[in-house]
Amino acid sequence: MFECRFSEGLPCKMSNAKPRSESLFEASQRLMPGGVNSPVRAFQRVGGAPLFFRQAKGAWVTDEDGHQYIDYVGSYGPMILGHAHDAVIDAVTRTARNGLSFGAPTAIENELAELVQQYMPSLERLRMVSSGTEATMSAIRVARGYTGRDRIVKFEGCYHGHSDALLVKAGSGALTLGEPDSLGVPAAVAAQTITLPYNDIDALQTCFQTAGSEIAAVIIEPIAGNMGCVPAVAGFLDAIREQCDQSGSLLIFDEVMTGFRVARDGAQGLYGVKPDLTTLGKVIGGGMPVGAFGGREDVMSIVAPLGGVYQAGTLSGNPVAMAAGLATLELVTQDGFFEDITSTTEVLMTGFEDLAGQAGVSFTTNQVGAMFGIFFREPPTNSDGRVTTFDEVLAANSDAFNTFFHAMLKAGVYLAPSPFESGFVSSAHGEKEVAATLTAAADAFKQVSSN
Ligand code: KE4
Repeated sequence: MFECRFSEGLPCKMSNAKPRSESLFEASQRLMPGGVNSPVRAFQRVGGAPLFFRQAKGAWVTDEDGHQYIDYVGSYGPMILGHAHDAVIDAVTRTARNGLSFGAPTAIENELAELVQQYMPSLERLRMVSSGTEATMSAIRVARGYTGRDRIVKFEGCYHGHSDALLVKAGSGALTLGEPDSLGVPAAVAAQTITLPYNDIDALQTCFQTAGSEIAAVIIEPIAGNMGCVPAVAGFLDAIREQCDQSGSLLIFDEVMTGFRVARDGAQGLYGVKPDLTTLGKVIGGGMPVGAFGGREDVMSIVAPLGGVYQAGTLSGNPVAMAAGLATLELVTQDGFFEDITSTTEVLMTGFEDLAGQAGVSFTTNQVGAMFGIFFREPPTNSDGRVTTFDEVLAANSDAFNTFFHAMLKAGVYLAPSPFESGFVSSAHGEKEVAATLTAAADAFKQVSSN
């Protein structure tokens, strides 16, 4: 059997048998659309067959052919402790032995909700769901129910899951596949969604001058992670807060990606802007299907069974999923945790930028906490000197990204297979992993410059 020992610093020699990932992909395409259960996994943007993973531990994943990779996808955010953390696996197995699902309240739902509230007190009341999509879809319905208004505002390049109202000029997989406006979304639904340029205060103010009284809510990724990583510029979130206050609209922070990823009190803690509603997911499930929405008690008081906004879920608050999330947050919220993984991410970004410069490659990065974005383009000439708009993202060289992606993959480093995704560092990424990543990147940037 092929033996890969990259984790010991030895190069992977590809065996000459047909890779199992390829065989599995041929089979999966006869089972699932595009052979995947989520589009971004299909490698359509970067080309080639997707890898099928068999196992993962810490910062490393192993594919079906035994090749090991340093993983910067982390399941698109949840695996902030690294894969298969002992404390999380123990909590899951211990809880599962007491039963998988009851369709009745359990104490552990209280425990996870209390821990979330402790660090994100704007969630005065919250409800668990099973995905980020459910969380944002429910939050939009609550905002519409509370205000009696239909129109919502989102921002180009932001992705909030695949509910109809939010699949308009969306990011992530929708952008990756070049379908930011999905088929199947009724025109009447899409017409209620206003899409504005991210980080554009003038466009925001103009929109509210003309339609403010009709707007139920603004939903935003306070640090966009679905067009690469693009943080809100200073003053932008404050401006949205002000416009919402003036017009009686609600402000929804979609922190599915940033919650317990950029800081233990989320992006709302970093920016000091309090939303009316927040959506969460990913890290709060620790790798299991968990989302949540919540916010002001008066707003959440209209959610069934208290009020007239219906929302429900068979597996909402599933005890095994709660156990994974609780074990994860107990470790993530410890003092020093975010300082450490933020520092590791800074070393990686600085290393990337230095190596790209040495290779003469146009390249720049964005980073907040332990999430980052890489862009094959010169740093923009805006006041931040960083990528801050969707247009600046689109101006990056996607061919260069693809060359870099495949060179890194071949060298044993797994990045997201799209320039419109963010990268994630975990507490399991240590000096060895960062050094090996930068060694691979030195050669990958040279391949980009030679193309
Ligand atoms: P899920 O329904 O995929 O759990 O969450 C939807 C969602 C909502 N809000 C934000 C800010 C998100 O980033 C997401 C999902 N993120 C993508 C990755 N960019 C999930 C990966 C995928 O679609 O396979």
